[in-house]
Amino acid sequence: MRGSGPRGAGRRRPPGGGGDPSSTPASLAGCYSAPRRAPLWTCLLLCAALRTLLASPSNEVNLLDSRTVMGDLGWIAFPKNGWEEIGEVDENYAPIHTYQVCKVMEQNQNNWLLTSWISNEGASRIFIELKFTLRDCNSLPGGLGTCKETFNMYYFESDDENGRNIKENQYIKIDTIAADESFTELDLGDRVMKLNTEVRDVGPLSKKGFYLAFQDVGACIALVSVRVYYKKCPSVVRHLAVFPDTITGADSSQLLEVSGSCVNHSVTDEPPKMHCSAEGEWLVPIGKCMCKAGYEEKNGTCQAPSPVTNVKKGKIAKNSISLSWQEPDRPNGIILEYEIKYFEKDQETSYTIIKSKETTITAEGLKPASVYVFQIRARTAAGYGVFSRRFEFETIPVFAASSDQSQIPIIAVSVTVGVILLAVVIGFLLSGRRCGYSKAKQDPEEEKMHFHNGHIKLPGVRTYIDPHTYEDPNQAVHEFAKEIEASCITIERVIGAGEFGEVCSGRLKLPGKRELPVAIKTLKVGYTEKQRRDFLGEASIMGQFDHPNIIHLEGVVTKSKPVMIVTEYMENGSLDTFLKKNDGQFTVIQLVGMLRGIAAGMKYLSDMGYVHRDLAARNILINSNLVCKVSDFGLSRVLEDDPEAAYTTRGGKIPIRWTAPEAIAFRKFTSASDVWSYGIVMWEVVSYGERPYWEMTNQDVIKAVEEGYRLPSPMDCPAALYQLMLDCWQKDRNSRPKFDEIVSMLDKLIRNPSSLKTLVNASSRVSTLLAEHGPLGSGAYRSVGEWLEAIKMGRYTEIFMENGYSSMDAVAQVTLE
Ligand code: ACK
Repeated sequence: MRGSGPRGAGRRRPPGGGGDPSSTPASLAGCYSAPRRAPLWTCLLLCAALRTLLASPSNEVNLLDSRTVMGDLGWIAFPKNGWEEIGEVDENYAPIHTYQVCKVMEQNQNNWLLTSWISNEGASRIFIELKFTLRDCNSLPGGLGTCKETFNMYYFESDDENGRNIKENQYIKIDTIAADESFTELDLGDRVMKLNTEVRDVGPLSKKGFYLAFQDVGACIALVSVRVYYKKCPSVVRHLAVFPDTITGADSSQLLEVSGSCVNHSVTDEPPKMHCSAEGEWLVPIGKCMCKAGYEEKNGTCQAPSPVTNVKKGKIAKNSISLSWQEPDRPNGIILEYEIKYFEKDQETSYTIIKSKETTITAEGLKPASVYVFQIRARTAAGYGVFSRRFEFETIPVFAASSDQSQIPIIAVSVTVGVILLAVVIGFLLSGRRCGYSKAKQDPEEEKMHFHNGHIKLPGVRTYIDPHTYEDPNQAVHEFAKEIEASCITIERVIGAGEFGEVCSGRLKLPGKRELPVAIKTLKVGYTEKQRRDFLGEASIMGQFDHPNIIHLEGVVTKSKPVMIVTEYMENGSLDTFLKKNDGQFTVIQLVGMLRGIAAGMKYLSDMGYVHRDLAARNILINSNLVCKVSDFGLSRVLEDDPEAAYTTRGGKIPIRWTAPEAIAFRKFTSASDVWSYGIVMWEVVSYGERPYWEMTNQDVIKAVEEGYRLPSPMDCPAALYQLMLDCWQKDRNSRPKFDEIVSMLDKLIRNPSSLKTLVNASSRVSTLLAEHGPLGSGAYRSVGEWLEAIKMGRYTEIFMENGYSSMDAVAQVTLE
């Protein structure tokens, strides 16, 4: 059976290819003409095509590829004169396993070809890719009566190789395989080989392996290759989390939730997750890891500035110690400042921290003749490195000369200085504000914080600080936003108009960091001081947040003009416009992924104690990975800049359609009113950017909502999502779900996509209208159309008519059920 030698470069005409096709069955296809020797030209044509196709995509794992098996495939044909293997080898003397059968002239063919046992390697859904050629029956004179143009593929599951001798009827049919392209005698003459590729999948598999079988019932086929594979989501590092190779689920619509593990030196509160789709793609990333303090993110890993090593003492007096040191050997970025921690030896629970941009400090207010322990660490943009080892230095006794012999101690002066220092420290502690987080500036270059047994909160405790609490708003900006030099920013184009000036896209290149695409909000010239304050107020708020679903502030430009706010760039812009542009283009899971992201961002904001007040799809930005981020954090949350905001009778400006009734009526803005708005955002997303309450006037919306009317379900909306919307729109704000509950609920839906298959149907959409607007039987309206128009639901007229509710009497008979 084995080959006729390596294929040479020369081409010959197919033996028998141009002859009488009906002479022998085997000669019909030309390439099948020699029962024991496949013609050279066949292989030249086929193999050239095959070789280019050999590389499989990285998310496919081959269980069998007949093209790469070097030895005998071990396949069995019965009857023996049915399928036969063409003995051929390629230019590397590797066998090419091609099976052919061509019994087109004989009645009742039933030729089986069985593969050897194939382990599924734990996959529960496998794919079979067949490459074959098939002869066109119409091109066979006299063969038409018996010739077939299809063959059948079967499988049989078994845990081991013992299942081979089963009966034909125990095989389960996968499919009947037909050719997209069959070939004729003419093609043979032109040496055109029409290779078909068909892929079928099988699952769920429950045993360790399976056999495949190919049944021919009278076609002229050459089975050129069989590739069996499963799909996996290949291991990736996303947001500093490693997600392992994951075999896809058994169901074609199943998403597997996979937890990532943080790369070395990174941490997270909640382990990041992704979802592995049946197609082997990673979808809906949730959460992220962050480099530990002192470590910097580089190419998906974390490295830190190396510790400060060379600490030297300078002037030592009875109450002070001066130190100097050198920059760490490996700063791994630009060193922004040093943190110096010191405490009296054996009194570690009461320590002081000094921050300095210089490589020298003087620790003051120390006790005479006492040993102090010092540790220093450097901070880059990525955070702090680890502390240096401990360095111990001792202050001099009260009556001793200072270490540099230049100071004569005078008791009175020392006492006075001590008293003043004490007063300063007490004053400093008493003036502490903002959740106990106390921070006093010594001079612009050096800050000092005191900690005692944890009584003063560490800066890691995150609560939103209203920039209004700062007497000087500039101080708030610089507390929370990094100052960027204008020369680091390249403005590329204007992408929109904001309340305070143009919004541009551009690039930010900070020294030692890679260039980033950014969005730049500018403050137009001729601004008033209030406008500048309000404009920068957004940065003071945004700068306090750090969450993957909150727009990230890169920094501000305040030292030159124009004043700018620089944020991460979101390629797809605002969510409402993006959805309108891509109407109907996303899967439900993708939409839920967007909603999940928004809910996670809102959970973070509500945990921080921040109430957004203007949550709407227009204030959500979406990037190229379809990650949604909450944006628009105006300082004056009276929404001056929102075109949707309208003045209420009480004078406040409120985006009526998005706002909870209690917030409209008596300005009760809480996270619960944000939840109401979130329900409206859900509705906007599922209806691809439709305007809530369409063209109803604001007054009508207020009235309708007050009377209990709620937006009907968008078209094709999963019932579970609509129920969640209705929950968000509960009149009693305490009955609305909290953002953490919304996130968990959406996570559940993502984990179990079949729960999204039940849609709200047209009749229940209509029943919502009826429940809320039932002037039925009142005779107030002459037609269904008029009634629907009156309640701004004219768009449903057609549905009513289609379902036979053409008169008000008929409508009056409709029950909720
Ligand atoms: O819908 P858009 O393209 O997205 O138009 C508006 C415009 O600027 C005015 O706000 C766009 N925009 C705002 N911030 C960003 C950002 N961070 N990334 C990309 N586009 C942004 C917004």
